[in-house]
Amino acid sequence: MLNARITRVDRGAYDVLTDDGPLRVLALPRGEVATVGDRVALDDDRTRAVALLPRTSLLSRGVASGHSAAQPLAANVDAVLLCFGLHVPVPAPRLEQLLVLAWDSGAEPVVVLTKADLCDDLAAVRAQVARSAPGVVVAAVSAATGDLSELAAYDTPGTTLVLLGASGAGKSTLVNALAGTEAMATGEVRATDGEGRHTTSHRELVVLPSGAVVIDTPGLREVAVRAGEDAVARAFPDVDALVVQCRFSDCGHGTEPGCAVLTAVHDGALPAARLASWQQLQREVAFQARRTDARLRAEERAKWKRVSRAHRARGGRP
Ligand SMILES: Nc1nc2c(ncn2[C@@H]2O[C@H](COP(=O)(O)OP(=O)(O)OP(=O)(O)O)[C@@H](O)[C@H]2O)c(=O)[nH]1
Ligand SMILES: [Mg+2]
Ligand SMILES: [Zn+2]
Repeated sequence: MLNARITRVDRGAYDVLTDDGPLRVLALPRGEVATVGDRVALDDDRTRAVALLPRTSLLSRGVASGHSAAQPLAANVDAVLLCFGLHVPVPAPRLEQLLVLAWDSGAEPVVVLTKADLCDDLAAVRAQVARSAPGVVVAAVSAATGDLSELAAYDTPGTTLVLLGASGAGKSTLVNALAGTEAMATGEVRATDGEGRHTTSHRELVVLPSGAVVIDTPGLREVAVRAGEDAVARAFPDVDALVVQCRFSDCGHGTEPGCAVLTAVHDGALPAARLASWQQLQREVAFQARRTDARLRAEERAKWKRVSRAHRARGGRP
């Protein structure tokens, strides 16, 4: 059986890469959700995907409304590159939110500051970003000057990267600079606010000359964070270390005496905005978990209804 890696997902079909080159095949049967970067087994005539192979990591997000399921964005990735264009200030809350998603995927998060050629105080931006991303590699690059050296450690054979960030951050331009060809279309940003025009509309996996692969994604609009509590803790190791020092183990970090978190804010060691971000993400993760629980309970009820109907149909008692 031939194994293949999905480079693009369309309605009912995948573009895949195999050892024998690219193919277009029919998607897995309904119910199995594969995404870009997934590995699948093909049938003997290589016309359809028949099995989803186990994943090493999965980047996904919650969907904002109407749905409680997660949307898988990229599978089997080694590093999640969170891209911020330096044509606008780096929004700390968005960075903190994306870090939670990235940590939850099982891959390594990396902050990529793109358009470094537009920034005249890179050291200051790095310092600001480091406070929002403790322990995370921060790489500054410029596709305009061609300086991608700070990403060299990730552009290695067998490595899978995924780019995440706002429209106009320069993700597709970075893919092209890494690839050395115009693999992806790019678009101008609005002069008024630096927003992109959502040029990329599909997720797509591109093979780089080094043997690394990179997954380009459409610019993120709204993001719902669906992640484990441990992902929040990994994104906020500084807050996590304070929480255990609070006098009360169930401290709400509001008005309690002996709260180490509030003391750190008061002393200027922890920015109030970062605490607010952490509290917001804690709430969001808990909310999404409750929605998932509610959905699982509903599915469970529906299943037992089917089972007992089938049981009655066979003449058994309800
Ligand atoms: N000065 C400068 N401009 C850049 C650089 N990289 C990208 N840009 C510009 O930023 C704009 C947006 O680039 P894209 O690569 O299309 O951005 P994107 O993140 O793919 O946007 P979406 O596909 O809409 O999500 C384009 O006008 C690029 O020329 C850079 O290193 N320096
Ligand atoms: Mg793009
Ligand atoms: Zn506290």
